[in-house]
Amino acid sequence: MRSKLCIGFLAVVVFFALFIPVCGAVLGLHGPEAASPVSLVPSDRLLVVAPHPDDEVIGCGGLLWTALQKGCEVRVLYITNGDGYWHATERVFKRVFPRETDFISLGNLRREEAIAALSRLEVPQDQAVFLGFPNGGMDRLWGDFWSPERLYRSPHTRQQSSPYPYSYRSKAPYCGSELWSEIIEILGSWRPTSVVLPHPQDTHPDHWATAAFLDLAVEGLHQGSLGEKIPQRFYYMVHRGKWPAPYGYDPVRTLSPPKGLEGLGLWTPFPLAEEAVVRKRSALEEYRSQLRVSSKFLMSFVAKGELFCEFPEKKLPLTWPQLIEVDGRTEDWAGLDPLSVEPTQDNIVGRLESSGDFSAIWGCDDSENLYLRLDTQGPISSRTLYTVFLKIVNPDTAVYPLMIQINGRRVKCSISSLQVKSAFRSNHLELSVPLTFAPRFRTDLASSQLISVQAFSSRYVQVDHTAPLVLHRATPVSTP
Ligand SMILES: [Ca+2]
Ligand SMILES: [Ca+2]
Ligand SMILES: [Zn+2]
Repeated sequence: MRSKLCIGFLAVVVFFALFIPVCGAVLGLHGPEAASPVSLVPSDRLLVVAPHPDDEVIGCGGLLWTALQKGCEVRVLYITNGDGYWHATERVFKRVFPRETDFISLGNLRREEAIAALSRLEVPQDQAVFLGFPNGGMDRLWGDFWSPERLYRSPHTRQQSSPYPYSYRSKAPYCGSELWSEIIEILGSWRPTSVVLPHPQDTHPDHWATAAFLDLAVEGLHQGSLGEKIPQRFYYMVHRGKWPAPYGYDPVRTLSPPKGLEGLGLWTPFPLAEEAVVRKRSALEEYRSQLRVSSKFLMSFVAKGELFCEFPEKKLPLTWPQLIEVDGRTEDWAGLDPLSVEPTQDNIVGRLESSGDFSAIWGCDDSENLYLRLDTQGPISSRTLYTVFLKIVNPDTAVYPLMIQINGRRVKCSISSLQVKSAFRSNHLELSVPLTFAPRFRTDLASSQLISVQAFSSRYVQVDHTAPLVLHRATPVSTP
C-alpha cells in the first residue's frame, strides 16, 4: 500500500514536471508575455525574404523595426517586383486591358513604394535587394522551368529576363537555376544569422515557392559545414483561406495560427511595442497601389504582435535493406513516423476530389532505394495524376531536379532509365527510387545528403500539393 502510494506520488510529480511546462507553453502561446524564440541581439543579421513588395511589412514589419532598434543588421530581399497584379495595374493605370509596359511600370512603382515603406521602418535603402523575377511565376521556376535552356515568359510583362535595370543581376534570365544561384550567392556573402521567409503552406504559389528555394538554399549552404551555426528560420503566413479573419483594421487583435495548421510546426508570437505597431501601419500606408485593391486585407495584419512558425529539421530515416516493399500495403512502415502531416479538405478541389487530397508524406531509404509514401484523404485513383518533384542537392550546392509521374499503373520518370517502382492500395501510394544513377548523370541520390520533396495531384486541374519539404539523408558512403 505504502509503495503504491509512493508510486502514485511519483507519478504526480512526474506528471507535473513533464506536462505542466508544456501546457504552460501552449497556453501562453498567444499571451503578450510569452517568451518569443525570436530573441534579438546586436550581432544578429536578419535577412527578410519577400516574394512581393509589401510581404516584408505584412509578415514582419514590426520585427524589422524592432531588430533595428536593438542594433541588429537587416536586409530585405524582394524576389519579384509584384509586376503581375492585373487588378492593381488596371486601377493604377486606369486601363481595362493593361499593356506589357504597364506591368513593368507597376513593378517600378512597387519598388518605390517598398523603399518608402522601409524608410518608415528605418531600414536603409541600400539594404533592399530586388531580384526582379516574374510575379506569378515562382512555382513554375521551382517546378518545370529550372534549366536555363528553357526560360519562363511572364504572361504579364512578356519578359523572359528581368527588365529592371536595378535588379541584383541585370537581365537575370527567368529560370529556377538562375534564382537558385543568386540566392546561394546572397546567403553565402551576407551570412545572415536568421532568415525570415514565407510559410511553406502559404497558398500563394509565389510564397510557397519562395519558401522552397530559400529553405533548400539555407540548408544546402550549410551541409557539411561543421561548427558554423545554420541560420534560424522564422516563417510568416500571408495567404491561407480567409486568414486572418475578420479582415480590417484592428490594431489590438492577436493573430492565431490559421485553421488546420495549429499543430503543424511551432507557432510563436512576437509581441510588438506600441511604436512598432504604429510604424508597421505607416509602412503599409506607403503601398498605395496595393491599398487601392486590398486595403482591408493588408490592414488586418496590423496587430499587437506578429506570428512566426518554426519547423524541426527533417531527417530521412535509414532502414534495414528491403524493409519496405512497394506493394501498397503499409504494415512495413509501422515503425516509422510521417515526415510531414498535411492539412486535408483545405481547398474546394481537394474536397471534391479526395483521391488527390494529400494527408501525409512518408519517406525512408536503405542501401539501395529511396522510398516515399503518399497518403490521401480518399482512395488513390488511376484517374488522378500524382507528380513527385525531387531536387537533389550536391555537396557543392548544384541542384538536379527529378520528376516522377504516376497515373494508375503507369510510372514516368524524367530520367527514363531509372527504374522507379510504384504501387497503391486504398489511401496509400508507395514508390521507390534507386539511389544510384548511371555514371553519365553528374549526380545521384547516393552521393547527396540533401533532397527536397514535393507532391502534386491533378485531375484536369490541380487538386492539391504538399508543402515543399527539405530532407537530410544519413551521411552517404562515398562511392569511388
Ligand atoms: Ca509496402
Ligand atoms: Ca491536403
Ligand atoms: Zn505576396
